[in-house]
Amino acid sequence: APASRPRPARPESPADADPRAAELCEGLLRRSARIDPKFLYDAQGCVLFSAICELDEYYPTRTEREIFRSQREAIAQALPDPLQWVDLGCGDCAKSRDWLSHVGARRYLGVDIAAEWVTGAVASLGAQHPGIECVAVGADFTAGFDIRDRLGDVQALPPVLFYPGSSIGNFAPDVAVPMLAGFRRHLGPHGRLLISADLRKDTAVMKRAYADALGVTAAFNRNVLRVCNRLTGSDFRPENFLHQARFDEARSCIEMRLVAGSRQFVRIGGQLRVFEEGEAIVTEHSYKYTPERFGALLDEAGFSSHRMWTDPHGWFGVFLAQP
Ligand code: AVI
Repeated sequence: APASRPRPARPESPADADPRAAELCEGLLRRSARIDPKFLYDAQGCVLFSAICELDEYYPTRTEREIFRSQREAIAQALPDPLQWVDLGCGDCAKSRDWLSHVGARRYLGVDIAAEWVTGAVASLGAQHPGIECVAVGADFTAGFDIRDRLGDVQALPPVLFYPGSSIGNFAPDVAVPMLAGFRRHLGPHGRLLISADLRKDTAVMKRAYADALGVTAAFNRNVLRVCNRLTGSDFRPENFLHQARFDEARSCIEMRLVAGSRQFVRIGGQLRVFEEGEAIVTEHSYKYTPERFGALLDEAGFSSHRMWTDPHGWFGVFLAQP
């Protein structure tokens, strides 16, 4: 077209102003639509995720809890003493509470992207542990993470980075490795990374955990379309999308998707996106590792050695990695 011809004005869309909306629109307008899993966790999504953690089918939470309970002394013995406990994605600090009286913690750093929200939780933890200096740190540890200036002298007070919940599994290995390498750079010579990963097991057990009978995971998944509507002004009808969780053997991950139950016409970022019947939006990957494969990931991230604790079925692994 001649350069002089005026372009038709594009209707203004929230994506013009909000980078989160722009990211959502970009993913949804691709030929293979996708939504980053971080968008699953709005206030409603967090409530639904807490409900998932209580489900019979969702074994990771209770299995990790049981490993922590039964192996706490053995794990604590393997940690430096004294130490500073760095709780990555601390939320309400609940998972660290039981550890603090078993390890020689002088400082506690609760790191979370939602700093204002976490400040209260860290303060209440501090009130219960007057001998431990408790600090809330607002940081997104999944992206270019560097809080080394907050750790002080790591030779004198080695950090233990605590990253429970098998959340590392929601990152593809090529993203997880640099993230783990970033963690390692915080440790100094004597620090440790205490991290959990969900292990590969019978496919039916893994699939059930992401397709529960009550439909809580389905609600958690569909809720992300409400998040899209709110942030981008799109007009998804979540009830017209079906929750699906399938195991991708080759990548060794559960892939969570939303599949159009019939042809859908959705306005997204000023455009009309047609989802054909059966077309999927990928919303999450949850990688499942063998102990060897997770060990190899730690090696690739530059850790020199690691130990693992597991449950009697070998379903879940708690890894302690050394720089
Ligand atoms: C947070 N993350 C470890 C969960 C998982 O198992 O991958 C998220 C989740 N998605 C559906 N159910 C749970």
